[in-house]
Amino acid sequence: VGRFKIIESTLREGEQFANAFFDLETKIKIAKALDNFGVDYIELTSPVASQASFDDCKAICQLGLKAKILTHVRCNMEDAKKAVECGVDGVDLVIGTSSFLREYSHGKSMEMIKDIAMEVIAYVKSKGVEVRFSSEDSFRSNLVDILHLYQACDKAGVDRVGVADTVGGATPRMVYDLIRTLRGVVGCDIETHFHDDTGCAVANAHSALEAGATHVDTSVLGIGERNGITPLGALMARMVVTAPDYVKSKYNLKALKSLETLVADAVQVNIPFNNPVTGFCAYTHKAGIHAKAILANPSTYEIINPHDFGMTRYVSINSRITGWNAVKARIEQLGLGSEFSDDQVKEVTAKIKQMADIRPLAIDDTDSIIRSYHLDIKV
Ligand code: HCA
Ligand code: CU
Repeated sequence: VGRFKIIESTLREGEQFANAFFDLETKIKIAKALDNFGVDYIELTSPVASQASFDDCKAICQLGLKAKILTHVRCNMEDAKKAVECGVDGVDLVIGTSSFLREYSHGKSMEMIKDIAMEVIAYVKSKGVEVRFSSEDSFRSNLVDILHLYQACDKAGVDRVGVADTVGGATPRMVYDLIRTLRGVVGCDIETHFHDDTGCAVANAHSALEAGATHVDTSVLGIGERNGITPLGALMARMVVTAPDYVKSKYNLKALKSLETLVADAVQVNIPFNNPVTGFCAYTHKAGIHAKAILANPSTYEIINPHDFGMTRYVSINSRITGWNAVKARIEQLGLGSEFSDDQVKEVTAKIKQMADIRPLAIDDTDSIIRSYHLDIKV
């Protein structure tokens, strides 16, 4: 689980998000921000998609970023040639292997898929470019069929095979079983791609890593086709707990918020209120019991240290469920600590609760309750 790599697909899968339109300037900003964050790979939309997609792919390859640049194309010779022409470090090949896709999309048999894959892999390798082969809709494909296919790709020398939960229907256990089995069949790296239709995209990625996968596809805020894929930030939150030393030394976690803000602005959405780490309330502690313990030792109620991501915690005292320890801490912040006895803190806490039973309070309201109480006790 420890040493995984990120294939960041905001500029490929993310471009399939309903609101996404990235001009070259925006793509460059995002690519640079991803590079600064420290992702291993940046995946770009197929150059076959349009003229601008081709030109932009070339331009991003020339930025000289530390991250390797990939483009994602269908598994056929024409697409592969166009991909190599752009100057990418690697080509991600994809073809549908479920009966749905074979019947309703491209109409090819597994035998035909294998023959094409062999030819295309040999071509990309001959150009000295990294190559990955992925079966779209892996979890609704025939297991024996795809294992044979992956094995043939491994023998043909691919750098990675890819498993994709294209429709977001897989569970962590299904993922674990498939990746474990695949791990026993191929020697190459294993890349994974999880859609979030059933809310399992982060858990599935973690499960895949536990089972021996090496690479996870992400996008910033999870943007992608439908409701998207494993979000980069949520995966970081998960993995900083699972593998703290690796994650903290490898990724520039303090840059997460600005990276998310950049992408959120580009696609005109907000960072979700309950986003791991960066959501506005991700580090707001409210109940009196929580606040007391947080003030004594933050780890009591925080699994991730907000400072690792450049965030700060907030103890809210503006509610009926607050407690006197939290109010005392606020009184100290206001510089009035020495002027209140504990009994007086308890008394002003009661006043805050009384008011909070009547209407929602903001921090200014509670501060003025504290201040007017303070004036009263001075006279
Ligand atoms: C799609 C393709 C893909 C590809 C994933 C991969 C998917 O848009 O349908 O290359 O591994 O989800 O299957 O994003
Ligand atoms: Cu996808």
